Amino acid sequence: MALEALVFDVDGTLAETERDGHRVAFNRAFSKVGLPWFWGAELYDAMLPIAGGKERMHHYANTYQPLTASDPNFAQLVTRTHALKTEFYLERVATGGIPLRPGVAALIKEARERGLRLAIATTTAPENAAALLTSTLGDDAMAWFEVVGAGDIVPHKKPSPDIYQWVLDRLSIGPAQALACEDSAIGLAAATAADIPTIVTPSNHARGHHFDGAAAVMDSLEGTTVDNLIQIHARATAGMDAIH
Ligand code: XBP
Ligand code: MG
Repeated sequence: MALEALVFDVDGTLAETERDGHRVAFNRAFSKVGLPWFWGAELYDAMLPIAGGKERMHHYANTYQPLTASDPNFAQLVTRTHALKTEFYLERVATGGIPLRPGVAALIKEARERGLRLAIATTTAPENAAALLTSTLGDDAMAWFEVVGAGDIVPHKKPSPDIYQWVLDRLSIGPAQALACEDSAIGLAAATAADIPTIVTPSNHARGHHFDGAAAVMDSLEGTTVDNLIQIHARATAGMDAIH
């Protein structure tokens, strides 16, 4: 089965957005709405397996702030706080504060030139993904991605395969025609649960994760070419044929 499309995760894979982007924006939003919460780097890393900002806030409150979580207006507060957090995150990205990880831009550009189809499968809000891509790759960058699966468009976030299945449906391809690029254990779990061969470039908060089942694990995409990916994909799909 030939490789037809690359499906990129965003946070952690394209850029190290979490600790210095999302985390900082959450803390600014907490203080703006008067919530006496502060998410330090270690606590934040431990909460990253809960995908989605609103889901992460609910998880944190249920675990550490049960009184706040039991307030009947808490869900509304989460929605309001998360909207502010998105504003702060966008501000940060717009100032060019978050660069792409090494090799990402070169690989995306080569993939376009070689006619590979490109897509996004992320848990973060669509405006966050668009802001990162346009601030780093240029104003027309969103047009490079045929399908953008992001945020609340599917009911269950990673590690559920929903977002990857949604993207495959819209690309009208089977999982073995795609290669996913992820940075974390939950991202890998989501893509492989959708049967997509997956390469992992662990982000700085995912260094200790286990990546069993990955088609390849690499420090970064620096120096990785489309030919490398075609080889990895061919090996992985040959393995899949042998298993199924
Ligand atoms: C990473 C996430 C996101 C961000 C926050 O998603 O888990 O939840 O931390 O984004 P991915 P929102 O690696 O799939 O890109 O606050 O917009 O939900
Ligand atoms: Mg990620």
